[in-house]
Amino acid sequence: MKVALITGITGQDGSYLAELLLEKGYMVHGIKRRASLFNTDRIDHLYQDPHDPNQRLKLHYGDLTDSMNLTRIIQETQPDEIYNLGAMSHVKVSFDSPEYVGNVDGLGTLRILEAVRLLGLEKKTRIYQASTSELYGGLPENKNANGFYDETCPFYPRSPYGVAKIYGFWITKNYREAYNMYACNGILFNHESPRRGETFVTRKITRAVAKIALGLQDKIYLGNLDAQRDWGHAKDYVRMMWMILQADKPEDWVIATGVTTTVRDFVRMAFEEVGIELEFKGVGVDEKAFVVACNGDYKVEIGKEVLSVDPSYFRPTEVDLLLGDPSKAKEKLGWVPEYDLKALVKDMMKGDVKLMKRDVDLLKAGHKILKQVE
Ligand code: NDP
Ligand code: GDR
Repeated sequence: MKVALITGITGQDGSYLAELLLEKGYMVHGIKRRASLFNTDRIDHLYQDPHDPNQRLKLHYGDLTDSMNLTRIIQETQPDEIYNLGAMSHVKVSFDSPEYVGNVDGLGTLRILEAVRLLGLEKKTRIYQASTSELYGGLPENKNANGFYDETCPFYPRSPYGVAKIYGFWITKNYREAYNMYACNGILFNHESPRRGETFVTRKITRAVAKIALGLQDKIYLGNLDAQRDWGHAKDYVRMMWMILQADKPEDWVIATGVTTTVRDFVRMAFEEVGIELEFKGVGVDEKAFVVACNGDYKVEIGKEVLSVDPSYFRPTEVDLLLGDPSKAKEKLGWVPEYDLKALVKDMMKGDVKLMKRDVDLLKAGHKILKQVE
């Protein structure tokens, strides 16, 4: 039985990857942080009784800032594959905790690589590093001749998160070259799902749209509506993480859809899923969106203002546009994504409408709903 170790197993990607590896017959070990409340919501459906001798998912307490803990877990589990997905992954928040992010997202990667090397596992253990399109920083002059970012384009990170992840990228490449280790970077563009963290823009939008449609919230406040992202579905992207570690030789890979969309258009598409049409008026911080038609099951007053810009969500330095070229992964690894943007928005809206309908039922039953507006 192959053995995998996943850091960040409680996150969006970690949960889908654990599902995939269990389906493939792996023994899966995951590192979770100790928290004062349960933090395993995304993997609870996979987790069996820890006393069951046949269980193939085992969780270990740990942290990417703790070398001794990581070394011990790697020694005990002797993994064939390590997926280093653990990170403080919010770009805006990285401006508030830059040192911590450098430690976790940058040095954390080194700790994993060095533990594998010191334990003499460099010929056995393959390592996947969760690199990111944030490395490119969205600089137009750094795109390739066709207007995309690919594996040959230079990096110019625009946040403490991006800068920490660039250390993770290069240290992974360096260990591959210096010690002949099987270590790869997946340069993944944005990927989303119904399990996406609630403060990333797509999930913030789908949650708010579901609430607005059901009368639980009046409007949504967002930052930069002009930002453009190449959004795919996390399920498609974790499949690529696994495929990357099955390739004959270790390389770095861009995973993207090759389509870019503004935040504004993502908002439009999410509202369309509940039959609501919007009109955007004004520019910059004065931009707002109003309901102009309601064609579905949800009745929101025509003319109602449902979106405003709040500059507190602007970033000190912004990545304006990301657009990836996944040709190498498609050609060499045979990757075929199942979801396009419309299918992604549909899946996310379905999940959030279901979730918010539960809130409506709770309200009807006299329970209080906590205010959860980011
Ligand atoms: P999430 O934020 O959903 O999950 C991050 C995971 O890392 C969580 O399990 C979190 O634990 C864990 N974590 C945070 N800090 C530490 C720490 N100090 N020690 C150990 N674990 C820690 O991220 P995603 O699943 O979306 O992303 C997975 C990885 O891919 C991340 O490295 C991210 O930077 C990268 N990435 C993501 C992209 C995307 O669009 N989703 C695109 C490109 C790269 P807890 O649950 O306790 O908070
Ligand atoms: P990003 O994702 O920074 O690309 O990083 P996020 O969804 O946070 O932002 C995308 C774009 O939307 C704009 N935006 C807002 N963003 C948030 N979070 N909240 C808002 O209210 C809002 N309004 C507009 C942002 O300015 C930005 O331009 C994600 C993370 O998953 C990283 O870990 C990963 O590496 C990259 O994707 C690829």
